[in-house]
Amino acid sequence: VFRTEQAVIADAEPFARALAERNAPPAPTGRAQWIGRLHGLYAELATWSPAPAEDGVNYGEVIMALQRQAGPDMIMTMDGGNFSSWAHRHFNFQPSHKLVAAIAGAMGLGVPAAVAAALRHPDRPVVALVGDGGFLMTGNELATAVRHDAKVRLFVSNNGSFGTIRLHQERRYRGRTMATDLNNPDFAALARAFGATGLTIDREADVDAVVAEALAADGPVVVDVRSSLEHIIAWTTLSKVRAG
Ligand SMILES: Cc1ncc(C[n+]2csc(CCOP(=O)(O)OP(=O)(O)O)c2C)c(N)n1
Ligand SMILES: [Mg+2]
Repeated sequence: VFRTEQAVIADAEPFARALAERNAPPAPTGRAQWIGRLHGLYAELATWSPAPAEDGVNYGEVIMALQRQAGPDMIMTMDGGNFSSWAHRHFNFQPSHKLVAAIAGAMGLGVPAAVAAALRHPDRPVVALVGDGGFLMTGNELATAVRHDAKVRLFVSNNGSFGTIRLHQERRYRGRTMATDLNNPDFAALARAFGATGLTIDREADVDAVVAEALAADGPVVVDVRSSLEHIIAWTTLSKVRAG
């Protein structure tokens, strides 16, 4: 614990501006180039390159379709897991968007947070990104969404795995994985059993059409995205990890 010597309660941006106006040292030479170089690195990493997989849909395609279609007032909620890496790296968030996610990456937040957001902002499109593991933790909140007609669009990345943990296992104990495979229900059928709309994406060619259908739907929607496990995270593949 550090004792505060001078407490200042302020918004960061106006505070930084006010500070810059008072005796701030001049910017070091080369600063503009330095900023340009860093921004170039960011821009390169954020650029999306399609990489179709043989074992399912690259979840990044769903994120890119949301980028094209969801509009500037979308509220996105996020569960914890590797599926979120595509949104973190490639979704171009604007100030008008709202992101609701747990900094510590707790699973189970995504679906209930989406229900809460849709009830609070019924006129804004509310999209939840959630893995199959996370959906199996709190997906039953769908009952509340149906009961209160909360217009949530839940995009379940169904890679048949606690993929985040599987990646740790593949990195540290190559070829020795355990307890990370999931036996999933048909999430679209499960959604219909709840009284919600259930949609499935099992080919990349269908991503745009199904995302459009989900966004246009009248009530809660679950989209079962049969996503690739080979594309286990946005920046590498299982094959590359195994090859060391
Ligand atoms: C409540 C909770 N339990 C366990 C974890 C540890 N954990 C982080 S990600 C993860 C697996 C996530 O699996 P899934 O939701 O299928 O997403 P994927 O990584 O496959 O994209 C686990 C178990 C956590 N973050 N929160
Ligand atoms: Mg998973």
